[in-house]
Amino acid sequence: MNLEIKIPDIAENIDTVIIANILVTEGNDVKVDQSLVEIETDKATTDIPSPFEGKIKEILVKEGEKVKVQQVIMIMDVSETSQVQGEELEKEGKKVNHKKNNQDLLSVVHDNSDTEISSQYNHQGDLSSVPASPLARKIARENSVDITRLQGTGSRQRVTRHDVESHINKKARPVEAPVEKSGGTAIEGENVTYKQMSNIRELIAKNMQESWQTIPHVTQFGEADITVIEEFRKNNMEEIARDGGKLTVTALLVKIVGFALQRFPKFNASIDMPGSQIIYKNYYNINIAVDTPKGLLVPVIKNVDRKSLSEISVEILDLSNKARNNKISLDELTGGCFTISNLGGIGGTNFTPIIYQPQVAILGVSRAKFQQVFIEDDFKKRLVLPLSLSYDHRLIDGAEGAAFIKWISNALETPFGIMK
Ligand code: CAO
Repeated sequence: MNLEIKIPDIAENIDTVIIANILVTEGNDVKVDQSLVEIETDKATTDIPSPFEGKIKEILVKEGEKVKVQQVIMIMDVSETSQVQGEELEKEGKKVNHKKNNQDLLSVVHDNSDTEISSQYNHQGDLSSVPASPLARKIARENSVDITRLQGTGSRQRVTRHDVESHINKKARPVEAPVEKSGGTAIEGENVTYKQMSNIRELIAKNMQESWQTIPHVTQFGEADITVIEEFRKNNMEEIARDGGKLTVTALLVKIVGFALQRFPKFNASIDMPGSQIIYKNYYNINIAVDTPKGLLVPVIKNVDRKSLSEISVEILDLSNKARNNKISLDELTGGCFTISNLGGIGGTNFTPIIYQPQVAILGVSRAKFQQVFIEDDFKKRLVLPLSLSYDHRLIDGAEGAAFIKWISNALETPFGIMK
């Protein structure tokens, strides 16, 4: 029996992926969960594992090729080596949910019929089962948009009018004319080297440019005296290490920012410009910017308000290791509400971070330094941490930005009040 391997809907806002590496060749026998291809999106690099044991009959894509979700990438023959599984599929009436592999990334289609064997991402048929506002349904109907294919950004993943309109606008966007190289062409004889951008670099570049062009950024600088909390950090490092984590400035900040987002809900929101709405999120997921050999990745610590400092420390270590070793999943990179970017481990004084869309703010952290601080008529040696908060000025006013960073500084200086 021949089965088609397709790229399914993977995550919010992803309609194209890049085939980074093809890990099998035609004629290969593969086992269940063996990686078939490595795909790249602007958010992650991840493997697609095989749902069955079988033989690769045909590979329909090339390395470096951009493919759409739902595009068929391989044909697999499972008749010889996976007879039992094949029979089960026949018995199932040709429509089953494939939940075998760790990320449910695959969608598989019976090639001799028009019936589908689909992954959980491949929603079909019953539109009423998809949570959506009546207006979103109406606009979708009028524009022949399949609402089941959209990723809702409303509460509980409800599809909003804005989701439908952005989908329509995206589809209607004209093909862009080729743009002249922004660096210009080299003057004859000039000593330069052209190097093709990696796919991930190209996607990071596009995201950064879009964020910078769409969001009116303001960066508010601040600082916090972390002498006391640094002592607390050092005193508790061993205990957290026993739990498998590393108690760092980043972990402390994730905990504190979790409290700040509850106190300042606007910083935990997104903007729906076409719908003139502010989308307040009632969950607290924080992205951490991680420097990896492939470039910047931003995994998410989910529900920080419900996690202990120890759990957060373990998770940061785990996710940053996974990001650096190409092991991060898309789920671990999506759903964030606010980002923290700590460059303090590397160096530098201050920087102005770019907001990670559709979020509205990002906290930049630079290297803490000992300084002479004038306290009670005397200079004292204190450890001072520089902070920089970039926020979306469409939603957040200057006074609110200043109040937010001030609250974080206070919490770092006297943390025990808020953590009680
Ligand atoms: N000031 C002073 N020292 C700092 C510090 C700061 N702000 N932040 C970290 N450090 C120290 C840590 O204490 C640690 O010291 P020891 O090795 O002596 O314990 C060292 O620097 C390394 O820290 P770390 O990297 O292990 O841990 P972390 O939690 O502080 O950072 C992570 C984790 C993932 C944020 C970091 O490794 C990283 O990738 N940073 C880069 C982020 C980035 O690229 N941002 C730019 C995005 S564009 O906006």
